[in-house]
Amino acid sequence: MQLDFAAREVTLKLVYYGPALSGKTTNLIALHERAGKEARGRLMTLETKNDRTLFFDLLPLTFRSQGGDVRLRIKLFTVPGQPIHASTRKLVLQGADGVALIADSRLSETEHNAASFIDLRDNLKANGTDIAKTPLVIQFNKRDLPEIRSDDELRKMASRGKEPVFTAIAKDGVGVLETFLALLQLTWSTVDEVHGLGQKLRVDGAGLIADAARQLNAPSGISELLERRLGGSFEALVGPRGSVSPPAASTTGPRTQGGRG
Ligand SMILES: Nc1nc2c(ncn2[C@@H]2O[C@H](COP(=O)(O)OP(=O)(O)OP(=O)(O)O)[C@@H](O)[C@H]2O)c(=O)[nH]1
Ligand SMILES: [Mg+2]
Repeated sequence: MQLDFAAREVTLKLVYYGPALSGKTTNLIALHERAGKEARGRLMTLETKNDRTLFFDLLPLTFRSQGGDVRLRIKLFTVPGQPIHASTRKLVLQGADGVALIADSRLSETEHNAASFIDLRDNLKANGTDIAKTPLVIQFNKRDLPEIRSDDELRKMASRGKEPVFTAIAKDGVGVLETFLALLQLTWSTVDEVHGLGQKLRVDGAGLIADAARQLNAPSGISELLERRLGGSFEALVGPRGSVSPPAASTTGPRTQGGRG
């Protein structure tokens, strides 16, 4: 998080993590297409011809509060999912304020999802961050394909954890806004809890996220979009300002088992 008090500007770093070919780059492309001219920056991608990200993608987004006084800038990154890019993932993850895990819904990908979750947890730890205190949203993508994990199964899994879980067909732009706005909401509330951003800037966080949704041309209101989750909550992940409270037992359980993906 960066706060430029004079410019009334907050910058958050968000990272889309997940196994190879799960649809991380596709999510960014869909967001870029949706975003209004004022909000979207240049999408930078570096891929081979097989849709494989070589280094990372970056989509800069800028949202203005109503009245235009506060600017919320987002640096949205993807990591390259292929196993050989392990060190790049660790690097891209540094300083992330929030993470979305983009999982592939197909039964055949279950192990890859789980391995990616463990890789994420280990890389956060290596960077000195605890996954239980990292704003995390999970997307199950590719719902259009056959032989996928059922909605019921995902709902059951979601009910065991704290992380908001969404389904998506990123290639058709379905579930993309929900995932992004959920991550933004959870990240803002966590960063706000620690740094008192809203109070310092005299800006209402909920209003700011609603403004972001409008600038992404969301077809419905923010609460309706966030309600589409299969489970999880948007509670900030830390206690009152500065004092980090121990994570609830229910979050450490499934999270450390790597059973999310
Ligand atoms: N059927 C289907 N295909 C999808 C969906 N989302 C993405 N894809 C396809 O999956 C392939 C991989 O998508 P990418 O977005 O490049 O995957 P990635 O996660 O960025 O992959 P890496 O960069 O290698 O980590 C592409 O051919 C996409 O068109 C979806 O919802 N359904
Ligand atoms: Mg990619």
